[in-house]
Amino acid sequence: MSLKLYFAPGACSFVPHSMLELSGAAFEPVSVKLHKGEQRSADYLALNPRGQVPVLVDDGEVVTQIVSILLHLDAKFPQAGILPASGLARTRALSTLAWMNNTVHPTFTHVFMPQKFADDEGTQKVIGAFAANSYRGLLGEIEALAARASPWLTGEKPGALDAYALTLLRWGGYAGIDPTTFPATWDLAQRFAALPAVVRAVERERLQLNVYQPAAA
Ligand SMILES: N[C@@H](CCC(=O)N[C@@H](CS)C(=O)NCC(=O)O)C(=O)O
Repeated sequence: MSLKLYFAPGACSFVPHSMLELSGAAFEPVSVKLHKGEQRSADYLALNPRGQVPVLVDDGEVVTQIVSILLHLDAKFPQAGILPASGLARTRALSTLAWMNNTVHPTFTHVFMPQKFADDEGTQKVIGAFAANSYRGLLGEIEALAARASPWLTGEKPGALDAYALTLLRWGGYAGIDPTTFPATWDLAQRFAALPAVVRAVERERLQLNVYQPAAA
């Protein structure tokens, strides 16, 4: 069995990256430098024509899209607790995972990469500012979930939702949002990042949890 994960430091690929570490599986991490445009190289586009991370390669089979990669890993490593095993708990976790991936994540893309949504700089600024405000509201929804975590978002075991919550909260720093203003999510993110298995992913990505910088007075 060979597993390879293409990830970019600080990107959404942290979610499957940390899950692979939690599973204890042997895998080869391959870093893709998005700021250098490596995702648009011919070799990478041959792997994923959409030019995005994450990509999982399992015995030569390419799997893209976070939700699909997580389901694939969950089926392979059921003991890892990536998602609840069954029943309504699993259904609800998938519902939150889908929402994080199809709503919260793309809202941040509008903040971080407004050039994907408009040509002229003025419109990009308006899109970025509007999306940052929406993003704050969405982090508020995650905060309500984190406030009920016991102790993790899906119960007793840390899993994919905790990794995604950490990633989304951390990104908020780049949108001018102080992560400590969401105390339950901030606490969850710190606890998750401190898990010995997750520390390996955090160190490999050289992840700084709080990237928020207050505007100069
Ligand atoms: N829907 C995709 C989203 C993946 C995505 O947005 N990846 C970003 C990093 S967080 C990326 O690779 N961006 C590079 C680019 O757009 O050039 C998934 O779930 O995998």
